[in-house]
Amino acid sequence: MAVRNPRMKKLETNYLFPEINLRKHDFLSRNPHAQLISLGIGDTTEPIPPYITQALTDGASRLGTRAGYTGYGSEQGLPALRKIITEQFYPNRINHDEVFISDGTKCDLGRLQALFGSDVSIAVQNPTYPVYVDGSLIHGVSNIVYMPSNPENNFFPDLEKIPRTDLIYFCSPNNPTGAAATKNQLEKLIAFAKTNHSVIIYDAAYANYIKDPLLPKSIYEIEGAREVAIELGSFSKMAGFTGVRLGWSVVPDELTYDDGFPIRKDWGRVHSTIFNGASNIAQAGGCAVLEEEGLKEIAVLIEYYLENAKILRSTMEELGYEIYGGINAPFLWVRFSGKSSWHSFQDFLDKYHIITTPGLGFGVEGEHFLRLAAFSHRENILLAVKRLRPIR
Ligand code: PL4
Repeated sequence: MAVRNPRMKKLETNYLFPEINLRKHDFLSRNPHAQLISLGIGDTTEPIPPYITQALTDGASRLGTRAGYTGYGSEQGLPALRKIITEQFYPNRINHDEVFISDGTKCDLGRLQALFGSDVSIAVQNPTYPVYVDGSLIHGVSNIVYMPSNPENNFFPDLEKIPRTDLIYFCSPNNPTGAAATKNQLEKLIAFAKTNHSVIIYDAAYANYIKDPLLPKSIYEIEGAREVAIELGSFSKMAGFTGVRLGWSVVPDELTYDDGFPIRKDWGRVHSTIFNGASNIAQAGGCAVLEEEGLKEIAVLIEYYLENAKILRSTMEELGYEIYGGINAPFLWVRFSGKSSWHSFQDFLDKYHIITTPGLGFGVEGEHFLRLAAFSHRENILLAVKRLRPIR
């Protein structure tokens, strides 16, 4: 028999979201007629709009013809898609050779760690998307620094108190807190990374939810970012592609290891060795997302989820909850002082039949919080706020 990889033993028994599912099923076995509302997992629910759906359909249909059939594509992704990504998101900042198309940000996060090995030290915000830590543990990383990010420091770590690490994971707009970093904060982060010769892995999966024109949507809007940052983007929450699977990474030419070797070259090698390119159908859909018609459609979709967030936020504020996020992000971060987050999770489930995500699942700084995701259908959001109102 093969020996179990000892690194697997370092993980919590269950990843956060399957654990929530277990608790949901336990609740339903006791309350089989309950109509549960999910404000838990950050998964989109609205259909993909028609122009984009048509491009996906056409992409599939082409495969049924001799003239249109394509097999394996470039591991780096369709040049047309890489080009339109640079034009839409990084005009004059990034070259399309620096963009790598993938099957999603989560998958990129897993593969990226192959570049740095297990001896690397990492820093993560606390609370944070659990994949940065769990993925690192699977790769054998043991040197992990947690950077407290809470209402008291405006969700931006006090960098003076943070020791140097090789990598810094940073997510903005943030999952779970919904905080979007300001230009000034990103300038500080970049200066910190430069001083310490650290590489920032900047997860911008929710960048399209930023509505405030003063907030940067990409780290490359900040001077000096090309020398220190890898950015990850996703079609998941931007276009309802959570099941289609499509994302990208940006690795600028100037970004090197400490021996001066370009990280981009190794990233190309990893892409072509342990990844075989994103689905050609998904990439056809991705091109449509970023064309004029597609951009109009996704703007409506994003507005819909942001309006959900606004409804939740305003009602809960009115009811006296302490709320953060939900303005430039699809997540609300709600504080329940003095109460454990799993306790609050169970309360919401038992009293209101609403599924949330307990803050502790994102790190110890999340202990007295719940995360509420705004990705439900509008009728469920309205029903949720109705249930939260005390009966008079
Ligand atoms: C549940 C900060 C959701 N099973 O779809 P992807 O791979 O392009 O993006 C995944 C992703 C990347 N970065 C951030 C994210 O928040 C997510 C998705 N997170 C959530 O509720 O926190 C879905 C989680 C899914 C998972 O574990 O990713």
